[in-house]
Amino acid sequence: MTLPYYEDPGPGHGALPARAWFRSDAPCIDLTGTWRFHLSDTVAGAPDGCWAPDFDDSGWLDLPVPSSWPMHGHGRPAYTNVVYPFPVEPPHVPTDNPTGDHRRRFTVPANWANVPAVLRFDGVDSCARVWLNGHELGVTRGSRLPAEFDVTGVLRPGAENVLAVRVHQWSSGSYLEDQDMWWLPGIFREVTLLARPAGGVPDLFVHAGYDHRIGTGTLRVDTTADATLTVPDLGLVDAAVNTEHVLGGVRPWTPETPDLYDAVVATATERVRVRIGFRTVAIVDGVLTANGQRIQFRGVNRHEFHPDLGRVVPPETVRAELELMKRHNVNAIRTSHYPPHPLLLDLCDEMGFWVVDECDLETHGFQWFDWRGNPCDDPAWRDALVDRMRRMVERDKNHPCVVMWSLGNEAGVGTNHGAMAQYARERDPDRPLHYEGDRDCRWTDVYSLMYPPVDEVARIGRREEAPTSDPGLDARRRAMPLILCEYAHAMGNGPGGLADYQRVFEQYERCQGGFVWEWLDHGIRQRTSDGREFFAYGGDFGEELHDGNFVVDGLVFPDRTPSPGLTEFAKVVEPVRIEAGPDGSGTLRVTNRYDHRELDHLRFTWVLEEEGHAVADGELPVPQLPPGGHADLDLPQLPRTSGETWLTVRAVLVGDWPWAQAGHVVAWGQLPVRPAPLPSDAWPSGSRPRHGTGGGPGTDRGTVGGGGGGGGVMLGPAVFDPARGTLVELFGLPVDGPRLDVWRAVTDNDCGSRRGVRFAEQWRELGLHRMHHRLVALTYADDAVVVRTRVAAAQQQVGLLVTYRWTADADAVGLQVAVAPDGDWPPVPLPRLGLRMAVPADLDTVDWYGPGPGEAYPDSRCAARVGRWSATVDELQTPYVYPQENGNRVDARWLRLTDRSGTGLLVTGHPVVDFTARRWTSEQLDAARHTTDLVPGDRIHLNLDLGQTGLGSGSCGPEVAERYRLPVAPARFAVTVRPAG
Ligand code: IPT
Repeated sequence: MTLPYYEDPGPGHGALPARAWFRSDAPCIDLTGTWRFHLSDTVAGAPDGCWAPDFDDSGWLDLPVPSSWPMHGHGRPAYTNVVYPFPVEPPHVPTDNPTGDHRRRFTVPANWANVPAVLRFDGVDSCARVWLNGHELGVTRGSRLPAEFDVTGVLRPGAENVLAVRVHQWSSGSYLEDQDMWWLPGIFREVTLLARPAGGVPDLFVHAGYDHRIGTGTLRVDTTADATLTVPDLGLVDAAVNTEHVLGGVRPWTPETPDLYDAVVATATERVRVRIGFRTVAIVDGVLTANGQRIQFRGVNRHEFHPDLGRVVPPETVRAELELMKRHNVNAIRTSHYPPHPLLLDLCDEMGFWVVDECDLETHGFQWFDWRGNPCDDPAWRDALVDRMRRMVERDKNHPCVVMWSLGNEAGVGTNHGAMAQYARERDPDRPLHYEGDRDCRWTDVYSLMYPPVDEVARIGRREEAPTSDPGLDARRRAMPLILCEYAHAMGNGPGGLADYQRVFEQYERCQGGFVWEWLDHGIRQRTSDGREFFAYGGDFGEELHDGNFVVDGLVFPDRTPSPGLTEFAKVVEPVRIEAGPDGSGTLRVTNRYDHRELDHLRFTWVLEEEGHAVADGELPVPQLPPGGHADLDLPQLPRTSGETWLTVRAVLVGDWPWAQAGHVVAWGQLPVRPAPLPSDAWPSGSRPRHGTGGGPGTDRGTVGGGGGGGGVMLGPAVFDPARGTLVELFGLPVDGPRLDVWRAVTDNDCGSRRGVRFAEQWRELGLHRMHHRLVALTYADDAVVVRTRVAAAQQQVGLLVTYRWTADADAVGLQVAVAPDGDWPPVPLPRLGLRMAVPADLDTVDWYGPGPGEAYPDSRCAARVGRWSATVDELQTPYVYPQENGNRVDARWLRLTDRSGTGLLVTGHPVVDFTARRWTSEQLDAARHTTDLVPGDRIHLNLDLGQTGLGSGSCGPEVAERYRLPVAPARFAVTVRPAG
């Protein structure tokens, strides 16, 4: 039985050979806009003959094109990561196959008569059958790839034309497009009618190299057209095509210096504009280089997604997100996991990014079957796969930003990969090939890994990795550069550990950086019935199979506001390092970590801050430094200070750039100038404990067992509940607590997955989220209240013995806490160790001195700098799409919580304290599934912590490294509390 066209494993039919996407002066007609649309549940149920020009579509709906139709209320989005949402029986697809018929009428000027023309689709998900004026043009698959159909002779110039496009959600192509993202059918990129004048430029291939040894550019434009080449800025006028031109005085293209030259390739009938960037990419002695210099990827994986529009990303959004990347020191993009909208590459040429351009190929669901049946190893699919590679390479070959071709993602490895690689190599020998799935690097030029732990990266850096499974290939792979095509899983709160990777990338020449997974949370914007906005994820649309919030794992939120992970990334990868010079030298070291440029676009400013107050500032002269070079500079003349003092040096842009204005901070460093003096004020003491009721004199000495007492016990400004040993009042404010707290609302990275370490599960087994506090004793000393408790969970023998020693004077309360593990604890870290206390809801302004302004955790705190900060309690929250622990501030010297009148509490750490403050409890945060589940209560819950365990990358990568884990071990910490103001 022959297969219906949408199940045919081949590449489709009727389309023209692939070619470059370029701008020409030939006329074109943009066919985006409002189309007519009809959705059917099955292919057979779709309206027969609706491609006929005179078909009556008056009963159809309007739909914008481009669009992902489920985002417009037709059907629903569905999310799966690895699994196919249909039975795996390639190339068959379900009978229930949403089929969208699209129709568009348009007129073509009469002067198009006798002009050849093509109809171009830049992206249709997943299979389209196309008719113009009732005439079938063909069938295309390969959702993120262009398809062009010849419409010469079918088009009616000077008259109305009717274009009909039938789009099937499921097709044989769906087996090749199992990327970790929403399933979203539709014509999601532009549709354009292009005049292709006879004697015009059918295609062209720009080869623009740069010889760094002699500083010349080489330029050859290949085309079959009878054309000339003009590059005004290089003095080339009507020069020959298909000929190499050697050009002196060329400025090379790099992401740091994205110099482009406007060029025109002209025939008698067409002028094509291209922008040329001269650069040579080569692997030299096992190192990936551009223009002779080792390069480093400070990259992100970028999917194309918009929270309201699905796969349609408006151009202004794309530009804004690239600007945001530039401002955060991102220098590379892997177009995970398909070729991007062509505009992206134009902008990457212009703004400066390395791009790993990835083919639209993923068959991840076959991993479940040990890759049995994988299309990548089945000759029936070979043409489709090579066709996908060809369409990507041909479309994008003229972009200097494209540094490597990638054969796809998570598609096992098979002979069809070899055929794809062969195509790319023959057509474009100047770009290396990437494919992580080819572990032995049979077909590729770089060794690529996902989510290896740092020590494994270092081992590979030393070329000490385990051999390949094919010993014949081992020597070859061992001589390749290493790229982490994915690392640092930015799901929820995280990733942690970025700085540790960066150190290894800098230490080992072979380790050339990587791409954080991933840039963007793919949440879909929704509203609750009462109108509150939230972002939906897998399962929110009633999917039968789904992978929940695994689709929400970016450095920016779905609306592209940065999350703290991006701020951390920007700091960790900054292209200038500013730090203390060698020990004891009293100098400041500035290192140029750009690959290709000096620092002439930056100026350096300094400010001296004493306890967060600026006391002096100035400019720091920094000599020109070559890439990789450093200078040890004398510190500026600094005034004497007495309090804790820091020198902050910033590298800021001298002039405006397309992505940031003059003054934008590219890099910064902070040097301690003077440590905090020892506290001059004595620890609060002297107050004698008193019983609050009865008004009698203080109890000299006594012990109250659990439940004893009755009435309050007072110590200076603190009033205790003697039954629990906690405070009920402090400086006249009603409070509840503090009590020992070891729980945090688990993060995605705490939950773990792939590597088997699941801290969240272990914590819940130990009952850390439901600890009981047994009062062992409440003792009054002369000048102290000592509370001893044992903290443990139901059906657990292990516990924590806690001693709270309270002292006070008239103005201050001091608390010293000692914690000792009791019993035989398993080797599991604690999520946090500290105190939790509820305070009145109106103490909602927080000022603090310490690292800030953003949240920080032990393995993600590079971006926090010491200063004086202020935020409301609401501003302290990070609204992770899937609610979880967030908002921690580390190492505060002090913090003040005040109400509008300035009344409140001042907490001082001895010497420092971590804190979080929120309007809900950790338990409520832990239970919430969407941000709208979090409802402010009538109190603020304040955590004052000795510390927390770090974040890690455990939701897909390595769990938090050992040294960032908080062990179950004896611990002590102390705070004092005073009235604010
Ligand atoms: C890896 C995928 O390549 C990527 O698309 C994404 O799913 C990521 O994981 C997790 O968010 S594959 C995984 C099995 C390492």
